[in-house]
Amino acid sequence: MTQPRREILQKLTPVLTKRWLSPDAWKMDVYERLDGYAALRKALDVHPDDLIQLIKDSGLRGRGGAGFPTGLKWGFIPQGDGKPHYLVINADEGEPGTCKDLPLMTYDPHSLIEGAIIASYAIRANRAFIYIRGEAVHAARRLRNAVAEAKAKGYLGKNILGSGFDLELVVHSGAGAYICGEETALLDSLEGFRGQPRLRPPFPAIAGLYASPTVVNNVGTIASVPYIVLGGADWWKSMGTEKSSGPMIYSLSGRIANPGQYECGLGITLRELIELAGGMKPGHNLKFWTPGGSSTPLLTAEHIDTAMDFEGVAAAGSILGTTAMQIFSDQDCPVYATWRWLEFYHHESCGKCTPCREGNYWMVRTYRRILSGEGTYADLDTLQDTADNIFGRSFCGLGDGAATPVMSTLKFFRQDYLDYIEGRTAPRLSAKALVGA
Ligand code: L3W
Ligand code: SF4
Repeated sequence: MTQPRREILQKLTPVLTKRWLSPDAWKMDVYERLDGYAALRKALDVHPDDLIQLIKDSGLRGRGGAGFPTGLKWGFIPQGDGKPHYLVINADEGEPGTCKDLPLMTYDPHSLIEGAIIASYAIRANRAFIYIRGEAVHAARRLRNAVAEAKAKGYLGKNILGSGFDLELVVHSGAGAYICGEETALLDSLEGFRGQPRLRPPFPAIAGLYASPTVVNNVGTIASVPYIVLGGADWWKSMGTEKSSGPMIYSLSGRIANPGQYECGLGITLRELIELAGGMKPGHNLKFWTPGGSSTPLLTAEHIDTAMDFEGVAAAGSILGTTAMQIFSDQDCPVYATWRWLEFYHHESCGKCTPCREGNYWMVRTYRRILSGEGTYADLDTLQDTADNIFGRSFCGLGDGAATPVMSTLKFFRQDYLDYIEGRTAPRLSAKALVGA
């Protein structure tokens, strides 16, 4: 492992991660000693509209993948409409490679709860939900304990800190379906229905949970709020770039010396992040990588100097997504990796629309054929055609996400496919993979 240079180490900006290494930071007394709930006290003295303006001024953009401006979303909630308003926190982190929300909720659950109270106060919601993925049992337990602690301290419940503001916060565990990370499927699931995406518009801000105005925000987005309230919009904007402000938690996995979470200002490059992570694993050279999970177009070694902000990644032809950077080397096969992802998407497809339900089924079959040494040149055309007919024609983002690695690897690594078809690469799957395919 190579030691990062001093100037690279200075790129680390621990804000949301700053308490992660403090012993017992998930407990109320430790959290309070480390500035906890100071932002809430400050926020409750501010008019809700001014809080929304503060978040707008900070330039905070959603940390769940799409990067939608948070203050703008909060501002969409109609006021004086007589309907209840809801805050729903999307903690269903399921995008392959993504691991930023789970450690945050495990090591610093109160920061999310504090952000949830401030955000609910700003949008005038008296009920908030954290929808956490079913498998995250430990993090859910931590969150529930933290909610109980916050209630006991008067930070949740009736008349919070004497402000007259009431909030109930419910931690709801999903049942482990990837599609429930899509905001409208999440809302259906929360209402007790099978989780399937709804048609948008109307967006949740107008008709969300129980058809009422609802803000759906990612864990990282809401956990950023207390820091902005305490530090101010200018301080937040001093990190990141002009259009992508603030720090971001990048999760690095794969062929690097030190996988994990690295919090840096938006705009850091992949080259710098790899150096922070101690370099590539010995004997491995970068071949391809995902900027934001497997649903975002793959990039290659040529893109190592891509600035990891919304605009920089878009300029390189991809999407910042969840900043889940899976790093693959010259010892990894892009065809095999794509097959593994597709098996996942095929399994997780909710079946509502034909392109995704049928297309993924056919693509999985085709990959199994190629990887068993039975592929033909026509299979490559079939894959391209199927992916083209899924992308942009599916009901929700899962379809686009599934087609994306297929399209990227056909574009950048066609030779790797031909090597299977022409017999230069030994089959990775046995003929058994074709049975029932
Ligand atoms: C009111 C309008 N609200 C948009 C809201 C909308 C949503 C947000 C972003 O997909 C991305 C996807 C994946 N009035 C509005 C409006 N909104 N127009 O803004 O909306 P949208 O449609 O741009 O994106 P999305 O449907 O939320 C999310 C990418 O994330 N992704 C992430 C996957 C997985 C995770 C995870 O595991 N944590 O996030 C990966 O790349 O590709 O582009 O709230 O309501 N006119
Ligand atoms: Fe369901 Fe896939 Fe269609 Fe989304 S794209 S609605 S997951 S079938």
